[in-house]
Amino acid sequence: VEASIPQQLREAWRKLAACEFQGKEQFQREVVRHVETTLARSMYNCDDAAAYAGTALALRDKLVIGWNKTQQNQTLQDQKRVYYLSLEFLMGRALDNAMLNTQVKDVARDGIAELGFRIEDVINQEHDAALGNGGLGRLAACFLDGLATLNYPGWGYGLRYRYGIFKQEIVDGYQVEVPDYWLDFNPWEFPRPDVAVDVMFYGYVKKDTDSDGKTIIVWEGGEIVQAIAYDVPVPGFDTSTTNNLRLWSSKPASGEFDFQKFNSGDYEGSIRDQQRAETISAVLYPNDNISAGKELRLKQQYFWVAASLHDIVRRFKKTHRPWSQFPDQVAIQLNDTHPTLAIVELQRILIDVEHIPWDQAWEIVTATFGYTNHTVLPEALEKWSVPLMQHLLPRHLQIIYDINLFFLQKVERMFPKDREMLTRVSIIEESQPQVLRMAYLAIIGSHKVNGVAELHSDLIKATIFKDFVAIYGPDKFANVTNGITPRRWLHQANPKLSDLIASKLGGYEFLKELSQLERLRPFIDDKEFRREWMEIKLSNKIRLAKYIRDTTGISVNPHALFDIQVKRIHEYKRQQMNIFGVIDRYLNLKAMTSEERKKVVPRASIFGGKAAPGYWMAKTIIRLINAVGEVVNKDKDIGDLLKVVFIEDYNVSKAELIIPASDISEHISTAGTEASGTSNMKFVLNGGLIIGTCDGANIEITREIGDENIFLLGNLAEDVEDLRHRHRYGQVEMDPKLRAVCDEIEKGTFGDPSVYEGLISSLTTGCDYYLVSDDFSSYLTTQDLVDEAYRDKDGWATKCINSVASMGFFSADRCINEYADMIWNVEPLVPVK
Ligand code: CR6
Repeated sequence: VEASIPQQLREAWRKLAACEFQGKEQFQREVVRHVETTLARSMYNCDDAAAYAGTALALRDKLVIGWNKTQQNQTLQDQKRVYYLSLEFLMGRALDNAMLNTQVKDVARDGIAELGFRIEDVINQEHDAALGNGGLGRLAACFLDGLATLNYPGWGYGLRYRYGIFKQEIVDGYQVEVPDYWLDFNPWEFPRPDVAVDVMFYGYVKKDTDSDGKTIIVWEGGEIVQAIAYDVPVPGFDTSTTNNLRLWSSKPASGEFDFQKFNSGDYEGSIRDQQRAETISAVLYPNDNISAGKELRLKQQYFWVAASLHDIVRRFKKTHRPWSQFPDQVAIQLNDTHPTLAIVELQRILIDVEHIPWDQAWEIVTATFGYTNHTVLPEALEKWSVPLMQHLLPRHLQIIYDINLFFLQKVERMFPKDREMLTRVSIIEESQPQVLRMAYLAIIGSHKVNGVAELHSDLIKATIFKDFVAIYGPDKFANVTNGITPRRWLHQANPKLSDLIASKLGGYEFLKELSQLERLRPFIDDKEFRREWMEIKLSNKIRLAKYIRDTTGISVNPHALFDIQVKRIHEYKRQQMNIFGVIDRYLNLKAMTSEERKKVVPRASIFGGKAAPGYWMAKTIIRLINAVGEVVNKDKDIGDLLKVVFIEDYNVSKAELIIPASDISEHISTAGTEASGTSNMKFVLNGGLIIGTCDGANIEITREIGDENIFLLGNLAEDVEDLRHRHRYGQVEMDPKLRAVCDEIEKGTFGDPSVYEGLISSLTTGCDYYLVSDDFSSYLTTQDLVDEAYRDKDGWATKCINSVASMGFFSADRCINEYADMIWNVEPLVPVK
């Protein structure tokens, strides 16, 4: 408030207020100004990179003006806000999205063309913001887009990693990780050196008395690291609302940088301390669905949570409301258990700093938080060692003990005869060493817990959280099926399809109200429409084929059936089943006469995805895919009938290129293992079909689009436990076709077979935990059905168009409205003009 301009001067300010550029000429002026002043370049020295920088800075000026207005409006309106806490925001590129959401892309395209550049080349200069691993991080990014588009006052809070997810290179068929330093030039963030929070680690807890003689608890003597805010504007589509994503960066707290050491000549020592602080936000942990339990990761979690809560509490305190109203002003969503310490931190602030009695504080805490679970995989459920927590956050551990004590007392009163219940639901697992079950803490500290697709939400209630349903009742548990933003995943990734749809529906309203896609149905028999539709698909396939040729040298026929599986490499996602199927196809082709081969539908099997650097089995799968490609792609007998491609370094911008080009995409996880999946939705929205298991959101996609439009295969989730049991007791014969595939690998057809020993033994002595053998024959026969259906070009087009018309449900906007109604209780704000 002290920093605000006095009343009598404000009129002068208003007159001088920065304005958004209007029209082509003003846009060009801004671009040239930035190239010449901000970048200190000129027309004699302006390459694509400089043109990108100039364009991005022009757009950023536009965004920040909208951002300022939105933030002022949100402060003024003083309504409840939602804060989405996520360790990952997989934003991808910002420029194209900013132009499309603010609806200036046409102006920019023309303007930049007159200055000598193609907008596509300019867009391609941008480095992806890759602060996430996979679906969870991209979901957070889609949610930010939905929140802004629907005018909700909603902020994201995350970490500003210096290194995002590593860049993947393929060397001799193996994945090699290269660091992703992405901050060389990032016009999309605003450093806020004035928004700094001190965060403490380690130290000790002692009892003290305050001035009134009351006992208080003090946590002190620890090491302090400073969190600096970096703000990223998030523009909504066709609205002036521009929300904020606040990312924290770590640096040594003022005074902590050791000048003593520095002055006494220990320059290295002093730098080391500085680096130790900066290490906290240095790198994203590259694990998807795996928790490694490293101290630095826990430090990241607390650092981010403490800074974010401090910020949220500070904002609340400015309104001078009583604490009891905190949950009426603030909703905090925990994206998985990564931010669970926020529950403990808020309780600590309320009892230790604000001196609110425990019960009152706890009521505020639980009314504030919601927790989203994203997995049932045991290796992904976070458990922190108690000794580590004791060392790093001693006061928080005490509070967790108290939360647990009060909770267990309640459970004991409810189930007085069930002693085992207490062991089962305790936050503390009695292992060596003891560990904290973060998901349990998240449930206990939240008012709502949700899964991310119907099957998944049912499964968590029936399995991992069953006892908690008995304790809290079923109403605490909900489902919000994931969704995707149609702005990025249709309009931006597939502009031609978006334009065709708009031409039929009379405008782009469907991008805000995706269920309007239903109105495509009357055009299903329109010959010209179908022709244009399939032509767009072909042009997207040509675009991808060109990219594949340019980057790998492999030529794929754009008329082949493009069969795509792009996602993180994980045994549960079963890329191994896909590549085994490819080998089976190859063996069949080899055994055919040339007459028989003429009837075959040519196919391009396209893979992409990163393996966690420490995930040896996933890396072996990548190696096998590349080895199979080497053999098959060189085989003159086979020619165009089968091509196998591994696209290096799958990321958001590559997804935008790949997804619109698919005929069929694979979502073939072992039933019950994929919580939702979101790329399945992206593929169908882009006019591709799915081959998939009855898992995650595939089930709801089937319900929406009809089972005649999806190729389902494999065992059901309800049978998985039984099948695994039978494998453990050696009661399952390996599928004969799978046996033949394994034999071929073991013969050395795809290079040194010892490389694949582990992969093959996982199916045999390893008891085939992911049930590849059980689903293999169903997978192969379903792939045959895919070929069959693809032969009928007209029937295929009908399936694709009908499917797209039914995809309204999977908009991220629908999810955001569900969260807002059911969990956050927040309302949209009228945006400012
Ligand atoms: N790995 C699920 O596995 C889901 C996303 C987003 C995942 C995936 O099925 O679509 O979350 N889970 O809800 C975790 O990250 C823990 C994922 O992306």
